[in-house]
Amino acid sequence: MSETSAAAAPSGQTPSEGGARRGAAYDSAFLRAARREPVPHTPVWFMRQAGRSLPEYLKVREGIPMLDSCMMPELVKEITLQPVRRHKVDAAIFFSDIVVPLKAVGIDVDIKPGIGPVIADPIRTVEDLQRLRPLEPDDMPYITEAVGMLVEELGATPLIGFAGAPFTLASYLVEGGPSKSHEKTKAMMYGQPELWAALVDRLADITAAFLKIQIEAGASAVQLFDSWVGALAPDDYRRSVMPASSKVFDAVAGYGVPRIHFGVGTGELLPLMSQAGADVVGVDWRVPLNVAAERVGPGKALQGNLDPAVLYAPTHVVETKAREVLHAAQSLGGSGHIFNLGHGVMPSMDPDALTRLVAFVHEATER
Ligand code: 1CP
Repeated sequence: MSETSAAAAPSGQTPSEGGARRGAAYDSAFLRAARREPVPHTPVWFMRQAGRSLPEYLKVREGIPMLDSCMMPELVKEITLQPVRRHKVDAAIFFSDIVVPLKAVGIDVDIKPGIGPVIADPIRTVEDLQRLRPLEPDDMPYITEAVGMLVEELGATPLIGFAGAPFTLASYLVEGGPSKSHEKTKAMMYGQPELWAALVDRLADITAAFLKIQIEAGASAVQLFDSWVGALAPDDYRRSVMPASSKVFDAVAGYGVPRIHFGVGTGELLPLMSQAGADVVGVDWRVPLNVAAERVGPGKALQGNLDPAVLYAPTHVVETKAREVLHAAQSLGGSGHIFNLGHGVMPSMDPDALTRLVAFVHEATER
């Protein structure tokens, strides 16, 4: 694939400004690995690399509510760049949250410190569903502005855009907040299948629109976070979730930017999540990458998968465990591996341990 085709907009659309901006990162180790091309070293980034583990984040966020901060482009730029400067990771992830597009379409959602997203009026009936209108590009000028500024500043370092997948977003909307068992969500999925299908279909459109806004503004890759989908059995995933997730992937396929698909506890779902349509499959720490490669099938890159809790152990243990991840990734044949944790950075993690881990992976894999 040439640089021009990767930067092009889908057929029938005029090439976006974002396409031209994104060109600078085309040959980065991260994008080469996502395309399964030879790399100078295994690229590394961390889910939740921006945020509460960094003192410089806590300082700039002081007194500013989480969702307000997501609408302040200068602040978003600064927070997104902080882990890139500090850890020398191979990619930046846009600082935002999966519920930002829900807020943009008028859902009354807040992110409460120590809890997470809380929805004032959960969506549980056909009437409630009417409140979930489509997301228009003009709803999020602050996203377009922040992505544009970031891509200029990042140059050859790629920016990953992201969104929440329909199931994970539905879980927050139906439960009204974070949930371990997702019982109200599953009750709708099993008991009101038509309402459920309509809900995840609307969410697929909102999610696709959110990803398009970020790609059009210059994001080099996108990650669909289906963090809580591991709560489902494969048959239920196939029937009730996969069509909506596939709709999202199909909607952005034409841009030629790598699409990453990630969830936690998804060992049994990896074949289906791969089929749902992704170029890179994110794997949590429960499945070794060589086993994940078989489940995911040929033609896909893998991202992962050091247990985040390992970072609390002494440095030599972190390095041994990181080496095990790199060894398991050798089954991919020398490329197609993006090193990451099996889930996000935790707020109490020592940032220096993360910086050391990036340097270790780079040195251990230098070609
Ligand atoms: O005040 C604060 O600092 C609030 C903490 C916080 C942060 C830093 C929240 C609340 N969201 C974020 C930013 C965020 N959220 C990012 C960008 C930072 C980065 O990755 O470097 C991203 C990618 C997300 C995505 C996100 N939000 C996910 C998917 C990723 C994952 O960890 O699985 C999910 C599930 C959310 C919901 C959410 N938002 C915030 C919290 C604490 C949660 C989880 C709540 C729960 O347990 O259900």
